[in-house]
Amino acid sequence: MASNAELARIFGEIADVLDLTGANAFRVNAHRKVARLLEESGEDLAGLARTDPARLRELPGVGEGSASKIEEFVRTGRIKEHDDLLATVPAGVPALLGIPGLGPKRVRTLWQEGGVDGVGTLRARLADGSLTGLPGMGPKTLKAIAESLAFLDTTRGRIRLGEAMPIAEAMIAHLRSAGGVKRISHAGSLRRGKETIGDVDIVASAADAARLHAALQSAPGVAKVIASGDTKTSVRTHHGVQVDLRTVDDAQFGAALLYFTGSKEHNVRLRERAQRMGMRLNEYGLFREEPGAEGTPQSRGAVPVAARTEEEVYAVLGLWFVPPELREDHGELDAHPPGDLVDLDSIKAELHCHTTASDGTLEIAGMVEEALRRGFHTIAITDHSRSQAQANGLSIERLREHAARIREVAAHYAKRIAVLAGSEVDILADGTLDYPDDVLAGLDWVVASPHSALRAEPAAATERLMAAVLHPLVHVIGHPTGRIVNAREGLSPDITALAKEAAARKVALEVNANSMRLDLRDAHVRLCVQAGCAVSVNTDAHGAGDFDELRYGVATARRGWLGTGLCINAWTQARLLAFARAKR
Ligand code: DGT
Ligand code: CA
Ligand code: CA
Ligand code: ZN
Repeated sequence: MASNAELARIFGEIADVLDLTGANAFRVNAHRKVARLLEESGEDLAGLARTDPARLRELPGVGEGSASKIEEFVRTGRIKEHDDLLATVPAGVPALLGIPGLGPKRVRTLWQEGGVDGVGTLRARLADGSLTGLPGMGPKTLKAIAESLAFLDTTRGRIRLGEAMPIAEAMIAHLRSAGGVKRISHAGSLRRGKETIGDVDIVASAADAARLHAALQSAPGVAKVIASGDTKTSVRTHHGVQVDLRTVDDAQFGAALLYFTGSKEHNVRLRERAQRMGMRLNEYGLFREEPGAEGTPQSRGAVPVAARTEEEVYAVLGLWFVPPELREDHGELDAHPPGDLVDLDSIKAELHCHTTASDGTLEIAGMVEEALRRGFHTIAITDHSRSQAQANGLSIERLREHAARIREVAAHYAKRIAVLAGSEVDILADGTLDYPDDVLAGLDWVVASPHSALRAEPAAATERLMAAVLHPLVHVIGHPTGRIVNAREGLSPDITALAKEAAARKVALEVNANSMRLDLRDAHVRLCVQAGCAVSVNTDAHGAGDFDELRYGVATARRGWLGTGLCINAWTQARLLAFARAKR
């Protein structure tokens, strides 16, 4: 089965290899555009190739060439140009593009002039110094590459939440389609919403468990069966992701889900508590200890006190229902339940997004329509500022025209949604902003974000971001650390100091919901909450599909115990607009 994701990967690889072999930029970009469309489209484009090839060709960026490649893939399961291109470079070379700091030009130099054919030789040659003196490879560049490699080592084997979730959902849908499923859920770190996932855990109960295990082994995208048994199957997908399925008796589904959701540390606390109460908790249920019955297998014979649902188990233990995102042994058992914990439904505003004016794919009205579809009451349009040349950042003059257009659109939609004319203004390396104050004062909404100089020392980073917090015209500090999950460490400012000042100045720190960013991260959100600092959860959308990433930002915010009171996106429109105006 051809999926959009699989096709996107192939078009992305075609673009990469074209880029590496010095093909013209137009051809490279054409393939990248199609890859992006495939990633973002909610429509099954391989299906479209079968049912309506004419419409496939009308999609933005899909010409005859790309359309016939998609058709070729649907017909034959491969694209000849893709295979031919891959044959022109050593197998390990395209992967070098995934190393932060290495673009096509540098990779080409490393490969053709430095004899580097993959990450292994790159590592060896960095170590033996033999890359010194290659064109464009000064000591600073080589040091940066070595640092990127060292950082990648720390992430080995874990994939981003935003990659794992769609894989898990597709797998669960496939298992459901096998029939007879009573209950099924993802579990583990994925259900807890962690930013990276070691493996995907699925717990299910079914009329015929064997059928489910068979279905997992033959699921689309499965490359290898690692282990198979009556109650547990593990497979590895083509993406290299391990998926574990456990099937349990439906009467014990809740206890199993609780156990396999973890975290291990949270479960230890639960078991200790159970013990103190004269009970025993395991993956089969919560059992009352019978005097003298020590050592009997708790799974058999004994009648569980609670096992059917997680809710029952927590209730019998005298606890509130701890949401999965909080199950990290960070004090959640003793906490007063924050009843107003943010959730997807509580988010009613998108306060950081882009349009075609900079590097987005939709016009202003398109973004507003999308926000309306999501049930939002407010959207701030915040395109890039002038320093972001590669993202088509706006000159002062273009910004003024853009703001005027946003206000026309705002007037048109005034009865249905508030549309704010804003900017995502760069926080430059010295802490100053990329537009003068009089320009910013003319906008309704200002997100200030660091995009460059992301290797600064912690003290310098704090000072730089603090300058933006102290700036009287700034509403939100966007993706404050600039990290990219699994790829770039970013800044390490003193979040507590920033949050304290931000709380005093009524500035919000962002949780950028894009699963590549999740910045601030969960632990930082917790520090904000402790400092009483407002937090803004935004998708930073560059197109309609990006709004779907909101759930990852919400999961991160929940992991940081963010309540709706401190989340400006969850406020009423009146309260949010008053917050916006207070800075003008
Ligand atoms: P990951 O996959 O590394 O992102 O993290 P988890 O939390 O998903 O860990 P994983 O997949 O090893 O196991 C899933 C859950 O199952 C884990 O959170 C708790 C439970 N679990 C697994 N193995 C053990 C174990 O040996 N002892 C205990 N107490 N719990 C376990
Ligand atoms: Ca796991
Ligand atoms: Ca696992
Ligand atoms: Zn940004």
